Amino acid sequence: MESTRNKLIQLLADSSEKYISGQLLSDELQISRSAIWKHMKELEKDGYQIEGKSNKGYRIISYPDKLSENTIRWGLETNWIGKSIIHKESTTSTQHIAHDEARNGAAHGTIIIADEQTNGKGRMNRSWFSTKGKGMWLSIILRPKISPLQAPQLTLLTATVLADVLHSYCNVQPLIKWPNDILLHDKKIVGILTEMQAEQDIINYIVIGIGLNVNQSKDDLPEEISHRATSLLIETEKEHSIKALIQEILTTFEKSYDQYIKNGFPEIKQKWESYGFKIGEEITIKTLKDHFRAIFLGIEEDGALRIKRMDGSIEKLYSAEIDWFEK
Ligand code: BT5
Repeated sequence: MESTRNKLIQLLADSSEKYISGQLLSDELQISRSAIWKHMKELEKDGYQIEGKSNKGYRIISYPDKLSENTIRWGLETNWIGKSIIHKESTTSTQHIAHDEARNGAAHGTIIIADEQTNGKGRMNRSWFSTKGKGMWLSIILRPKISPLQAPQLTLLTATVLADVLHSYCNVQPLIKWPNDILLHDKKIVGILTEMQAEQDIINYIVIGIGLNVNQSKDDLPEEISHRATSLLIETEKEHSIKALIQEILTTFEKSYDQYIKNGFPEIKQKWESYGFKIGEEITIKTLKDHFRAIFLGIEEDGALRIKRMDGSIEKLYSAEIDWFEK
């Protein structure tokens, strides 16, 4: 359940410059008007500037301009995730900090968040552009009691969490491109990087890094990615509260992770496939030895791609080059 406070912020943000009446807020949130007034006072204490006019209602004049450990914690209704928060205005990569913290014993559920990354990391040494104050650059430290072989399932789980939040909280229609990108209108809005420290059959820790483009305009996106990247601002034509998104993502992540530990992977697999980009369609696959067309059927328990060759044979693929956007 998202917190009342986050819903309130989102309602105010949605109405943008316009006033929204106390009655409407009270109806939407199902709390009294005096409770609304109290929430407004708390928001002001937290750095929001709110204007209230007796015959018109409320509107946000300005947001607290900075994320902080306090503003993220405020209203975060979770049991274990985000109980320990490290926030940096600028850092090389939240993954670097997360590894240091995890090696020093940081608890399961510790999160690291930065306004800006100067050396954001993608997979295989690629870089991740992390414009200051315009996106969510987050790392989560996990200490799951699962086999290292199951670790890829956590990347898939993370993708479903992000897709769920984008779908139900931001009202957009995300698709997950195997294994770990989230697309809106065929453009990448989320990247996920999972890194693990493990010994034979024990995971010491996992760091899940999530980059979500939130308030970048087209001009904010570096030219080399502008034709294949997007942001929530570009897609919805309005700004979104990064703090409220972080809280929503952490809450949804915790719920989904707890269910996964209890019930295993099948529910995640089903959800992933419901968002899967090009599932049921023909794709061209290039491996080291081969180049062929096949139908993309879905994913396997271990995160592999399940495909059907044109001769009807079914195969699992762990690494392959796929031209997802062929015309
Ligand atoms: C990823 O790698 O997509 C994983 C990105 C993970 C970023 C998070 S942010 C918090 C944490 N701290 C970090 O340092 N990293 C994690 P990959 O699948 O390899 O995709 C990288 C490619 O995505 C790049 O080569 C670009 O083409 C593209 N790209 C880079 N920045 C982007 C952005 N902001 N939006 C969309 N695409 C981007």
